[in-house]
Amino acid sequence: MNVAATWIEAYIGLGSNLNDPLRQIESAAEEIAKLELVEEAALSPLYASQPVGPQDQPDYINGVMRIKTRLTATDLLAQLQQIENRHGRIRMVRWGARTLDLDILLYGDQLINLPDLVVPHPELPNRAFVLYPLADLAPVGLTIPGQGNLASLLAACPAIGLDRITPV
Ligand code: A4P
Ligand code: MG
Repeated sequence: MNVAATWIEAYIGLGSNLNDPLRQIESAAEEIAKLELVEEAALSPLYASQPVGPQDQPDYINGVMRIKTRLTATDLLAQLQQIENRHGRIRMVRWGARTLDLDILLYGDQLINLPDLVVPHPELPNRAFVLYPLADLAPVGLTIPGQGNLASLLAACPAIGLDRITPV
């Protein structure tokens, strides 16, 4: 494992729609907070919403975590995938039902375009279930590299059908 040169502020999207989604998200958040080279983890309020993509699947619960990390982006992805696997994640249908999906939304101010890792997450501007919990944790002046600032992304993506399920 490589150690990043400095502590990086990163944001992770958490989503689940199978097998007690609330518990999946809360336990995944605890596991992320306990990772080596991860500090100051904070979990946003959680939100319920209807599935984006195939509709023949249960509603989702989503949240966002902010962490400080010295894991490189690639090592962070590998750690998140191990947590997904421990939660019984089986990859089948694109955008289909899953026990746990962990996506790197932002990694500092870096633009990453590797075959298996694209950051900022390209779907971020289109997804209220990511933007609103992100805004609960991040300043609205936050710049999303290549996508604009968070305030303008929020203005363009109304929170229709998004229900906050835990208190701030
Ligand atoms: N990958 C590339 N960039 C990243 C990144 N920034 N973070 C690669 C994480 N992974 C990244 O992901 C496939 C590959 O993406 C990984 O192997 C990794 O190398 P996956 O999770 O195995 O597959 P997927 O489910 O087909 O794609 P993805 O992107 O996770 O799905 P989405 O886009 O997140 O969609 N509706 C609601 N309401 N809430 C949801 O959370 N989620 C989805 C899943 C659909 N509809 C939803 C929700
Ligand atoms: Mg994913």
